[in-house]
Amino acid sequence: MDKISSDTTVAHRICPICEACCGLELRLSGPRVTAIRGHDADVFSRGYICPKGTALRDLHEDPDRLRTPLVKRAGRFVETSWADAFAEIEQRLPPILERHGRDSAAVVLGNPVAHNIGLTLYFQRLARALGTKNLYSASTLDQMPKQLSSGLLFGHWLSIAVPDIERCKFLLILGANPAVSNGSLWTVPDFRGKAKALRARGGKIVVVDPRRSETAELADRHLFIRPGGDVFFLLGLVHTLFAEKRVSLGRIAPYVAGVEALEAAVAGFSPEQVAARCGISAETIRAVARELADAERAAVYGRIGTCTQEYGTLASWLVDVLNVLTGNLDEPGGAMFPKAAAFAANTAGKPGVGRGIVTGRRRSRVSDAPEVFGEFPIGCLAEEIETPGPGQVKALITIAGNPVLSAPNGARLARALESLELMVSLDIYRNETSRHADVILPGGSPLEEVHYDVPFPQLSYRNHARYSPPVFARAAGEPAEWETLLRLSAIVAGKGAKADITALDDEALAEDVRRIAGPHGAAVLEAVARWRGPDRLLDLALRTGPYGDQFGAKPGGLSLEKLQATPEGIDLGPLEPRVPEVLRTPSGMIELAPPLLLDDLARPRADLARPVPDLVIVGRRHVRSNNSWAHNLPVLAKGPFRCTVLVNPADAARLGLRHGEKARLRRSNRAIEAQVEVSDEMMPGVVSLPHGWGHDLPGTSLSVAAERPGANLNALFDEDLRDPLSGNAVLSGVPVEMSPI
Ligand SMILES: Nc1nc2c(c(=O)[nH]1)N[C@H]1C(S)=C(S)[C@@H](COP(=O)(O)OP(=O)(O)OC[C@H]3O[C@@H](n4cnc5c(=O)[nH]c(N)nc54)[C@H](O)[C@@H]3O)O[C@H]1N2
Ligand SMILES: Nc1nc2c(c(=O)[nH]1)N[C@H]1C(S)=C(S)[C@@H](COP(=O)(O)OP(=O)(O)OC[C@H]3O[C@@H](n4cnc5c(=O)[nH]c(N)nc54)[C@H](O)[C@@H]3O)O[C@H]1N2
Ligand code: SF4
Ligand SMILES: [Mo]
Repeated sequence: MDKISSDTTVAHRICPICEACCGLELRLSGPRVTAIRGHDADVFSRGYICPKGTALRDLHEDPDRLRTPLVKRAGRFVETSWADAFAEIEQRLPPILERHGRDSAAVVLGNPVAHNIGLTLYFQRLARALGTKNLYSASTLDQMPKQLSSGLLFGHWLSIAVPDIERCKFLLILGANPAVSNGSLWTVPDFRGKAKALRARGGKIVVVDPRRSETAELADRHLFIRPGGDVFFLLGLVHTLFAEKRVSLGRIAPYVAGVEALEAAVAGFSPEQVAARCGISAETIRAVARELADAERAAVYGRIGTCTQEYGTLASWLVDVLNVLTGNLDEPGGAMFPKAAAFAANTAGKPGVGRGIVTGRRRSRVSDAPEVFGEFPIGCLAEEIETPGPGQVKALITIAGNPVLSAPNGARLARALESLELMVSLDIYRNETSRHADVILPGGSPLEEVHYDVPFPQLSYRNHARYSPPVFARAAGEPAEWETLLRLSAIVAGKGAKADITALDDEALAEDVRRIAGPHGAAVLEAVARWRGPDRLLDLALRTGPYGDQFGAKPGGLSLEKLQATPEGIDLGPLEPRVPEVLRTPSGMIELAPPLLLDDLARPRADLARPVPDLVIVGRRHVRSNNSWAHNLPVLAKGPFRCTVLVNPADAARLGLRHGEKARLRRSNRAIEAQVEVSDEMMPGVVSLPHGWGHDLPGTSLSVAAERPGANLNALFDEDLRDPLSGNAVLSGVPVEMSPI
């Protein structure tokens, strides 16, 4: 932190809100934040910022943000001390585990966990201490299909190829709106600037989306697609590449298995056969396939729209199939694998081969859903709480998650939460989910936390390492969130709420180090001994990582000390080819045609002739909103109301809907009301409503959000509508009825 005048200091901090991970510059006057702007010298984000970064000040100061633990007494929350809050949990949780077994406790992880190093690294300690198979997360509302397909192809759940946008010449984007979302499973701050630069150097962008989105506005070409139709469109492209002999694997050919099996599997999906189902003509499908094959350097990228649908895993897989078949995987300007400085499984162990991934090591008790990446689908949570019998969930810990709004059919989940014997929420608000808790343990302000992104350097457009110390110190006696998780671990391990968590942290670390460093363990522990908590785990990961100083063996290599001395971060260069070293499949090959996926092609094959519903709904995001939890920040909440349902003019006329008036959206016996915005951005037969709204439920304390609560899109959806392979919820392309009120 630098002093620039008698009463102003400057601090730098990576924004923890979205995956762009922008470097911010904060002006501080004593305990107050006076301004936030982009950090121009940041090696990665180069000064870029969006309105949510500025809103960190509102978040820091929000009077509704919890500062004290809350315990429910006779149905009402009362403020309590940390000691009393933990004592309450110690009194109630271990007896439940004893009576009903370890699986009677479930954990739900929300999206902000991925943006908080303490939560990311220490929930694993809690999960291990708890020993439950009932783990759930926002991943099955989001990216699980892409993690599964990448895991099957490349051998690890986080070996996800991202467009090398600064060298790309042809970018095909499906079901993503990075001009607004700032990228996802692709850390790319200032996508807009990079997209413009791509076009300025003669490159081309094609966007495939049922809405003419902000990203489509930036593109050379926009194609409307029937929601859920991506699998058909992509199969048509793959079919064309084979039929026209345009397959060219390039340098990685010796490491690609399954090309013949793939060719046979797509035989029944010619452009003519798939056109009606995706709403894109056979001629256009062929033209896109040719352009992709002919482009000097191309990348295909798909995101939420391709994941949160009934063929999520197949669509995610086919995106990479196209990258491979056109010789663009792992090539500069194509889709490449970042090499992160710390915590990446694809830089650990023996290069080029591994155990691969498996699913279904366990099945969920009620629906028999397979476990995927250690989790069950979040859509299974309500039934696991409601259904009696051995293994019934009786206690729940939510960590930075708001599934009552974020997951389908939150009303059912809310009822189920009320029936729990104990619910504990780690959250910064009393909101739609944490209102059901018996104990709420508040996280601190984001400005009081250490920051290092664990997943996102594994997904970044350029390799880099950046670290931020806390901007403000925590108040005395307030635990960091990782300390809260350790204390909960102590409670469920039977060590009591008053356990010495410093000793516990040391023990857990020593165990990790023994595993990775064997006989050198003692020396390694000694080398990182000056740090505590997440800092110590980070120093260990950096120094043993691919750019690390290896404890002195590689002078000049990375360490936490080195990162701390460079608030602008360390640039580690453009993405570089990593095949075969990046692979962790048992065969050491890219498994282009995994049997699990080829078998699943039976579903789209059977669906080829399915009639198109009259009206389906999709979601969208707005730059001044972040899932369910940014609506309480005044600087973001002001301005025009954003939770509107976009309707094509032809649909509006057909259904008697008028701009600015309210309409009822109905699906089976559930209905919501939302304000209509007539717009030719929408494909006919498709309407769009953002998710994360519906802040009119009783018992919350979100005074700004409650002024304009909006409608909860997820209230329409079914918790049992899922992509069967990944367990991911279907949140897109769902049929609805709509009528004026
Ligand atoms: N229909 C539809 N539904 C969707 C989506 C969609 O596109 N359409 N998108 C899905 C996606 S991609 C996601 S990721 C999920 C998100 O699903 P969730 O993670 O369940 O929802 P969020 O709204 O991100 O809620 C985050 C919670 O964390 C709390 N929080 C924020 N910061 C912190 C912190 O530092 N510490 C702690 N302890 N708590 C914190 C907030 O108060 C909030 O309660 O929503 C999904 N739901
Ligand atoms: N401002 C802001 N930024 C965010 C978030 C936020 O809430 N607000 N959330 C963050 C999170 S958690 C995530 S996961 C990312 C998500 O980042 P993105 O994937 O970029 O998410 P969206 O902006 O929802 O874009 C999804 C697009 O898919 C389209 N779509 C819907 N259904 C289909 C379909 O069946 N096929 C095709 N081809 N397209 C379809 C929609 O019209 C929409 O334009 O954003 C992150 N960034
Ligand atoms: S794009 Fe906005 S919200 Fe996302 S990291 Fe950057 S400043 Fe934060
Ligand atoms: Mo997400």
